[in-house]
Amino acid sequence: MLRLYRARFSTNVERVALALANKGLEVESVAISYEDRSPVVRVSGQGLVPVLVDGDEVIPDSVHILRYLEAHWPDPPLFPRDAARSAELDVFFDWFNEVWKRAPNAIEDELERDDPDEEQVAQHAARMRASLDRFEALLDGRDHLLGDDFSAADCVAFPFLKYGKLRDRADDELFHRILEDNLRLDGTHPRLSAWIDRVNERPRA
Ligand SMILES: N[C@@H](CCC(=O)N[C@@H](CS)C(=O)NCC(=O)O)C(=O)O
Repeated sequence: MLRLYRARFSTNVERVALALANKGLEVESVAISYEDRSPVVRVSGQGLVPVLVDGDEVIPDSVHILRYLEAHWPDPPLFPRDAARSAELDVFFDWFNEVWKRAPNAIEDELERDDPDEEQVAQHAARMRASLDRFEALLDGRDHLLGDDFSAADCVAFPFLKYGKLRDRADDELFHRILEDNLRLDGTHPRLSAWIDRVNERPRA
């Protein structure tokens, strides 16, 4: 049985939860709180979730876990089989994690300071807002971010972009409020809005 170390409302855990359920895989969950990460530190030597355990294999990091799942349970596929499409997915992962996420992370860093730089916050907020047009364009003529089919790109982006229209009222994390405040759709970006609804209907482990 696979074991998943998770925390409530974690975006990176939801990436994996989507992939697992869409591959029809079940997991035993170990829920941790950020106040006590000892269970996940004990098993993986670091404190971040998600961590997947499969027998003797311990896999931290959401994208590494998605790749591991694909390598071991290739059907239904979440990664393209041909090299060019697969490289496009790698580019998307890198852009989303290393470029797109920089703005909300920077806003969170500013807001956690005693004296946030409002100008910096406004610039990053404008970048987040502008990125909505790019997602809207990615969905022009297709149902998912990199094509007609649901893929690992959707698993990676959905848990963040969903805050444009969905937030559990019990979820009060600062990072998630930043996503909600700066990605709010309010009737704009109809393709992105429909994609959020479409992916939200999918199961999670
Ligand atoms: N690169 C990692 C990042 C994991 C990560 O930052 N996880 C967050 C939850 S979404 C976490 O464990 N945060 C605990 C903390 O920072 O205190 C991944 O993609 O899985």
